[in-house]
Amino acid sequence: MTKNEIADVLSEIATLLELKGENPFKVRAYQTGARALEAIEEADLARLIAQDELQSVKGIGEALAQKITELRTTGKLGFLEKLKASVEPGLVEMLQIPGLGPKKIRALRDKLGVVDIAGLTKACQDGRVAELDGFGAKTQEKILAGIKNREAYGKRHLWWEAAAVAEPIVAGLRALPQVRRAESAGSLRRGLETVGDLDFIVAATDVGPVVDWFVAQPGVKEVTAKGETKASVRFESGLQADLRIVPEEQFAFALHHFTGSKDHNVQMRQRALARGLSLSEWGLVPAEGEGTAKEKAENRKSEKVENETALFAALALPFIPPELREGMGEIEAAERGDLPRLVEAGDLRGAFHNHTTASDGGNTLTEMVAAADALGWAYLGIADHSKSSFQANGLSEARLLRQVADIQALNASKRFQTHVFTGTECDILADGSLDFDASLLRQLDCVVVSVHNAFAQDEATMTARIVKAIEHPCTHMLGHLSGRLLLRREGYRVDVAKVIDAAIANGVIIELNASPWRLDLDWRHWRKAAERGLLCAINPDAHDTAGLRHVQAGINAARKGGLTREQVLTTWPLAKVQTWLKSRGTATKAR
Ligand code: DGT
Ligand code: CA
Ligand code: CA
Ligand code: ZN
Repeated sequence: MTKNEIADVLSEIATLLELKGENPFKVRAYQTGARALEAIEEADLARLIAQDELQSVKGIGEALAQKITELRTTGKLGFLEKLKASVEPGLVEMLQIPGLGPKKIRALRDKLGVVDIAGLTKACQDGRVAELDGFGAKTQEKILAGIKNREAYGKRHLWWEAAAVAEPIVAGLRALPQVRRAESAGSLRRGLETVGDLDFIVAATDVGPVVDWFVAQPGVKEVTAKGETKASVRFESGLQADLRIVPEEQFAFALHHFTGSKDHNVQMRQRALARGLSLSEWGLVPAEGEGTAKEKAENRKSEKVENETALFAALALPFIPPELREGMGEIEAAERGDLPRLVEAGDLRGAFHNHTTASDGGNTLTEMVAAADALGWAYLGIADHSKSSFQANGLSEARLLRQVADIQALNASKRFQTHVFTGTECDILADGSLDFDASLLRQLDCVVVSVHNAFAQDEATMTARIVKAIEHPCTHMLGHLSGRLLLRREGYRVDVAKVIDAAIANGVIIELNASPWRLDLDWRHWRKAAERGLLCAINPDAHDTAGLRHVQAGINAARKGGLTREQVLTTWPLAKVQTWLKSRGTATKAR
């Protein structure tokens, strides 16, 4: 296990102990241990364990040292397994409801006998929760709303998590001797931020073994359908997946059909009809005459298409990338020869808005830079939280200045190829002023400004607040514009159009926050805004080294938003980025 995984286990133990009502000192010991672990380097952890010196780290005592060693060497912990077995799983699930922490959950269990979400719903509906000490009618209402949200969203899954399930399945399918071609289709292939279910399309010479292999995948909890050329399964996470096997000559048609979207398909079929053709998942055939699309495709000679490029060509169109297939004008744009040349993952040369252990990150500055270096990035922008974000261990002026010195020393050392930009994720305070003085902000390479509190402001107040922050002469980028957390929390009320106008007018970047939970500013706004001159930065908002890879989710969103490489600052070479940062906005205005 890596040190961050071990730290997560320690945090989990703390939560479970809290749910059990254990001694607060014991709970705190695990929380402190988790944080202490995060703050040291991976290599140091290996050395400390090898030399049996873990206890020399402040915050790690004997009991913790032993557990950390066990986790590191075996990847397991008997203590945790026992602890898990002693806590009702429904209680852990209740933690997902906003506003419910371990203390409240324990009160619900002890005083009302509530041990799962179903029981909690009932208790709220009966008004019993409102009567509890420390709850009240407002809290009860909030809990009920949280449960409803969870149900509504629970049916969908983050693209990032769905992709992690899909990738090994596609690789496994391709490795089967009977399989000629295999692809993910559906919303996953279109790069949509959330995914309802997975869709796999396979061309195979023999179907039986492929279906059998599919339903036997690790993590499959239930086989919901199993036919000769089709199967559906449900994984433990609740995610479902459909497999469809087709003859190879139908593959491109099936892949296109099941990639969707439905709206795109409808428009493509209309286009085919206008040319006297019938397009379906089975083929492309003359439209006139009797019979269903399937019968026609079977009885007449379908147009032969090797791949989707040929399919589009058969309807006199260039290839339309899956990300654009939302039925939002992409076919008309393709017809006009107006499809943008979409930005690609390989175009990225760096990223801004990254956290370290100085605030609430899980890896040190050096580890983050080493990881960016391993990715081949030319630059990495650090932006830890500012002082008002005390819940995220925001930096004081003095701590920030020390970090700046550390970064300058790291750059001077030439230890890594990656150039490090100093910076901050500076809180936009409730009145729109910034958390640090201009005299300090001026010393930083890149100032990201974000809203982290007072979410309840009305739309006009919130909009004015953000616009004021954009107008601040030291601001380079606006972080996660709406504050949404996908499947968990709506964004705050804000007039997005006005914020975009202000950013363009002031030459400020709006980031495309690439965290799979955010993807904010939403892709639906990007095309129009970028055409009007808004510059984008794909920023992972990484809280650990693994988080840097989230830029891939940002690339999906950028492509859905029709962005080209030129419109994304983080594809630019280092020198051009440096020039832009120094003369914020003039580069944008000049274009
Ligand atoms: P999801 O799973 O809800 O995130 O969204 P999709 O787009 O993956 O939808 P899904 O899994 O229901 O179906 C996959 C694709 O199959 C869909 O994007 C388009 C095609 N499809 C499914 N049902 C229909 C339909 O009734 N009409 C048309 N034209 N296409 C359909
Ligand atoms: Ca799907
Ligand atoms: Ca499906
Ligand atoms: Zn933030």
